[in-house]
Amino acid sequence: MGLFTRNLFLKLVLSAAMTAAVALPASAADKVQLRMSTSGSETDQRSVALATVFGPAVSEFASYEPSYNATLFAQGTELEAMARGNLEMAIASAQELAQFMPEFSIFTAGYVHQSAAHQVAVFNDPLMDAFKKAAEDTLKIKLLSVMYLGQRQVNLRQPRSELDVKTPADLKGVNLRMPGTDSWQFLGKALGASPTPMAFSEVYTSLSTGSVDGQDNPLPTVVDAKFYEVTKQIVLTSHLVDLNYISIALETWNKLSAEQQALVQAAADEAAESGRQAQLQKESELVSFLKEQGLDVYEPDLASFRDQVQSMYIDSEFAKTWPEGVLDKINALGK
Ligand code: KDO
Repeated sequence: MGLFTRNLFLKLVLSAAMTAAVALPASAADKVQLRMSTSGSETDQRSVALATVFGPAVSEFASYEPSYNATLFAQGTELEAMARGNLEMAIASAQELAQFMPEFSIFTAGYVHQSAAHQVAVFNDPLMDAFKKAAEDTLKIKLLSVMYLGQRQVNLRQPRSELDVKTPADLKGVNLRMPGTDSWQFLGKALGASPTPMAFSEVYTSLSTGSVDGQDNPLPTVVDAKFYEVTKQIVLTSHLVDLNYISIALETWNKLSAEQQALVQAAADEAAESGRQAQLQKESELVSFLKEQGLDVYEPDLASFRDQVQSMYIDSEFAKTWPEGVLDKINALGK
């Protein structure tokens, strides 16, 4: 081999080796597709956290593809879509999970979770292992991390001057929209109201036309979904410190390498924490914002709501599905 040819050959071999050595990001076609469907909006803090924290953190090997406002799958159908292989990720609710695994209703019961930090402590406690395993065995989904949706409050069309809510008795006959699953309807009844099942996407119109008297959601949602434009009061019942679980289809999870799984888990935890801090910050600011918008915002007789809601759950069919001792462990983590 002539000197010239030999040098050229060595250069070609060297450049090929260097190219191979640089782990080039997978091309879009090679990336793992992570479609996520939520009935939440693009500006909801959970959506923002997933898009700005989770997506970029896994972008070397995965393509995070969110769909908002239930445009890909209707609210409450995400878990089945994942089971059918048509969706890789969701921010699942305990209420939806409880439709398939009744024991999850313990996380839907009013006044059980006491704070965002309590939710994290519970999710990371060994008590959660059986719940996570049930989700994997029953629905073939992995619960990655717990997201803070916020403290749910009662939000009504009528001003306080027309309907002053002190105790659950004051909500008697109020047509309160609740999400569609059984555990949500039960929570509406436990509050003293007459619950109406309705998808999140229909709530604004129903409030504006008066086909419902009110709805319940955390303050960040009341503002993000602009429910304050069509309601006149917020009763700070804080009846459910609500959550969602960042979930991934087990089939997708199992395709990932151990390193990629660790990156996905870390990215989910980081996104959950980012969203949690954003929601908490908003909750600290929005009472004054909503009062500036002309809404009455006030605390009812909280003890009367807590007593009624807790006693209704303890005596309910839901409580019979709760694994022995778990409620005590949850309460102990909240002290
Ligand atoms: C709602 O429909 O009121 C609800 O808050 C229920 C939650 O479980 C969750 O589905 C949420 O909507 C959506 O993420 C929209 O914020």
